[in-house]
Amino acid sequence: MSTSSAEPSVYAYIGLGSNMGDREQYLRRSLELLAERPGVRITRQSGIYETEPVGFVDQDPFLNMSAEVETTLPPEGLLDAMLDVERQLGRIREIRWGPRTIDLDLLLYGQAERSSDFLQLPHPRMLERAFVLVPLIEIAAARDPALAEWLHEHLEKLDRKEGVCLWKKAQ
Ligand code: PH2
Ligand code: MG
Ligand code: MG
Repeated sequence: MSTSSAEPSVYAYIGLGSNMGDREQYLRRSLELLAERPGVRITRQSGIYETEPVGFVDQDPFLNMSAEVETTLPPEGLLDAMLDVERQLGRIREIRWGPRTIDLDLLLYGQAERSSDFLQLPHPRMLERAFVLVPLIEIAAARDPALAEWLHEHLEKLDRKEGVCLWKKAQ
């Protein structure tokens, strides 16, 4: 626990994805590294789902999951910490939507809304992607049933479900 009880904290949701190397290890290690940052505590993790690549389709299948974070960092600070972790794990940005060792996307930060070049909240494409919604609903349901219900309505509207298939149950 590295959040101080004196500072107000917010619950944020992160989408994680990997389709290179030891995919599960990249997911797990990224959460360990994020939890080492001051002001960040991982409070819930979804199961891990195997999913077909979306966007740039000629690449290996992904493992995707979602995590809930309790944080005293502002949204931009949390995103900075996430980008640092991506770099620590050797992420190189080559093809947009292409193969990656680890991708950490900030999906929701409390009720915050942002629309800068650096950060958009809620994440602009989260409602269109089953690989984001399925793991997110799994963990959001426990904290905020109304949020989970809203996410579920969007999931049901999607034609493509991206072959999202539970690969490992939440621990
Ligand atoms: N991430 C992308 C592009 N396509 N497809 C799947 N299945 N999972 C991802 O995490 C993913 C993707 C860009 O971030
Ligand atoms: Mg992404
Ligand atoms: Mg990303």
